[in-house]
Amino acid sequence: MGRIILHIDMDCFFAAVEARDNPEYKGKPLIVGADPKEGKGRGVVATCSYEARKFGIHSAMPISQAYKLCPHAIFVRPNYFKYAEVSKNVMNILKTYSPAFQQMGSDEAYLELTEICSNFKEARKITENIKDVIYDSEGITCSIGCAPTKTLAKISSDHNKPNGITIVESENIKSFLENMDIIRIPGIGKKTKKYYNEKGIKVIGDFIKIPLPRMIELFGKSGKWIWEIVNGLDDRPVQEFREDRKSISRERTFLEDTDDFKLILTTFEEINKKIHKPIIKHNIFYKTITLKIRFQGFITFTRSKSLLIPIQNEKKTLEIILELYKEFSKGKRKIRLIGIKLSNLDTKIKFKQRNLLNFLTVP
Ligand code: TTP
Ligand code: MG
Repeated sequence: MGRIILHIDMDCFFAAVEARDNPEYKGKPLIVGADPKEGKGRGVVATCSYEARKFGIHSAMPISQAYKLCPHAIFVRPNYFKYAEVSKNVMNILKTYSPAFQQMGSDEAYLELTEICSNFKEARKITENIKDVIYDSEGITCSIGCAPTKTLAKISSDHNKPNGITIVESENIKSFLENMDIIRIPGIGKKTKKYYNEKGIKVIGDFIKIPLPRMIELFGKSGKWIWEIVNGLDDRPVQEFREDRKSISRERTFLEDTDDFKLILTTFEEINKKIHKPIIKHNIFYKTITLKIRFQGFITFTRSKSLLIPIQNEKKTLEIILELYKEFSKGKRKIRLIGIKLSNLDTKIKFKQRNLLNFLTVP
């Protein structure tokens, strides 16, 4: 028997909480975000109800544009403390179903049921029960995907939104994915989609047709990862952050070796942003920042800087990385890969000290 994993994602989370507390908003286009100021407002949409989505409105859209698309919508400012409270309650409910639990953001989580259910029929019952319990307790709906891997569970939870359940058993993986746009694969955004489209790959079925060695030949590490995902072979465990972890790192290989500083800088920014997600979520501080750089021909260098006191600061880390990078910026060889590693981790800093540390600038 394979694994049984759920991915739970709340429907239009902030908007759902607002509609719960203000029943007059129910069934209407509702937008949570910045003040639209009759179309002159700055800032963006945090999220919106499904009724608002029919007008083409979505998260991160400028609020002025949302106003143009639907001026008669209800516009409200976010109430983050309230959403944090609801999020905590939802996560506490989910944790009661299985110890294999992993929170992903404020409104999504994985739950592994492999040890709890013996088949997908039982898993469906639990899935329905989770939806009922969350609705009874918090008054909001969620969508749940149930599948043999984390990635498939995530794709499934998005498949039938809002308020849906999608179950994908091993024997249905291929038919489920075959005709889906490749943008549904987590990690493939608009830019990467374009890259694959230009190579004739449009639907996930186009990836499924390619054998593993060819995927690696064509797309390197990403090729291997995509091959695993689309064949239901992603074996990442469902677990919270490991306290014993020594470092958090990420690296990126360029599609083509490069010396374009603009591309290098945006890639550093992207990697830095990504590694700070778990840093913020688990409230981790770090003392050592390491730059990794690999040139054409696989010659690799690392350079580190250690601070006197631990920090948790995305901007400062980028500054240090760019400082360390200076040494290499004048070379003639093109760059194949760059990476950032944060180590000397600390999760036990006292709250008061932590607040103080956030204000300190480190030499
Ligand atoms: P999502 O789960 O991405 O979106 P959602 O829950 O609003 O809608 P869906 O039904 O499609 O899942 O994000 C969860 C919350 O995070 C969302 O309610 C608001 C917040 N958020 C932002 O503030 N800005 C953003 O750009 C995104 C994507 C989300
Ligand atoms: Mg959501």
